Amino acid sequence: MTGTEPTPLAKFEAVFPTLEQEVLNHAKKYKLPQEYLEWFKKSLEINTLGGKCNRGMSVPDSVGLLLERDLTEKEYFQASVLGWMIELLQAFFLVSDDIMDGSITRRGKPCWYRQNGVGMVAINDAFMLESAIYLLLKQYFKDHPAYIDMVELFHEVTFQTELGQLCDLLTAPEDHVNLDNFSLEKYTFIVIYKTAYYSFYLPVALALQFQNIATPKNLKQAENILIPMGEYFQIQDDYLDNFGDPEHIGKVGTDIKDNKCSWLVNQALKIATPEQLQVLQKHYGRKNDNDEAAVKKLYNELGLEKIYLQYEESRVGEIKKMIEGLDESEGLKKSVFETFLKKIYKRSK
Ligand code: GPP
Ligand code: MG
Ligand code: MG
Ligand code: MG
Repeated sequence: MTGTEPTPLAKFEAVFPTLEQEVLNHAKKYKLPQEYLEWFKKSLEINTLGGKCNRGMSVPDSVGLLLERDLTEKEYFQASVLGWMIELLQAFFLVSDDIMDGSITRRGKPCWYRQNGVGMVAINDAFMLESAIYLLLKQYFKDHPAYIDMVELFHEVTFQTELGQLCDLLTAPEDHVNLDNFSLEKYTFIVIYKTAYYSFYLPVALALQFQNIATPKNLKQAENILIPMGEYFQIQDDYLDNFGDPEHIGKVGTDIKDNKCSWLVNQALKIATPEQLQVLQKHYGRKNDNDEAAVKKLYNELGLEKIYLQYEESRVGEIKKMIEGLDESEGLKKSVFETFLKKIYKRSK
């Protein structure tokens, strides 16, 4: 054989065109006029492609680690189909989340709802991205013994994410700022539900179901490690919202202007002096650059970057201990969790 091996991402991305065609063919069956078919194709591509695909690639990766061998072509393809369904779920969430958060950019481009001629059509586009999950699931897994469990898992995880998003939005009213509304308890609820289930638990649960070895016990064991890992991941997202480089992360942070119950504001509330609390009270959650700059300055004065870095080390230490203590007798492998953790440790995007 000549030539170089494709990167894991390129290999995973090579599966997408087949799935896209499958979804478009389904729309064609209803004789959707050509120009609207092209709209759907564009929405599928712009909203699903261009990310890191960490969630999606975790399905074939986890299946390989659980089996402790390389996957056959067919196994790789099928596990990647499940992975792409997570990416479609994520696309559905991100298109919607950017509207709700009033965000400007995503993956280095204007958010879908802000692109030319899109606007609120993006809401329907988001629904169609979600529908594509179930079209593909039926197309490829109808005869799989865990088919209905997979359908139920996607539905349950979607509901969990919506619960998290609900609390994220309701703790961040646009018209009045009330810092008493924030707490670390609420924060933990928000991030576990809005992020950890779909980003961390879902890929591994699907890998177990794909191999038809999921049991209530190993699903629970996976959840016990993956939920804290997902919580850590969202804390990184909140940290990067303020301290990350927008060019590098591909999005402009909106948490301060959006009055979000973010990890950073909760840390600030824990350590601020009464004077600093007044600054926060005066400038947090206001939709203009000057107020935002005042909060950013306060975050620097409070040394939140250092507090985050200390937190990261101690949290990662705890997660490593949990992985170390994993009982592998129900089919799980420590390597599944170690690989996941390695992908996100000290991430800068
Ligand atoms: C990330 O929050 C959470 C989601 C993308 C889940 C959205 C859920 C819905 C039901 C729509 P975030 O707003 O901090 O993400 P980002 O920083 O990427 O905008
Ligand atoms: Mg957002
Ligand atoms: Mg959001
Ligand atoms: Mg964020």
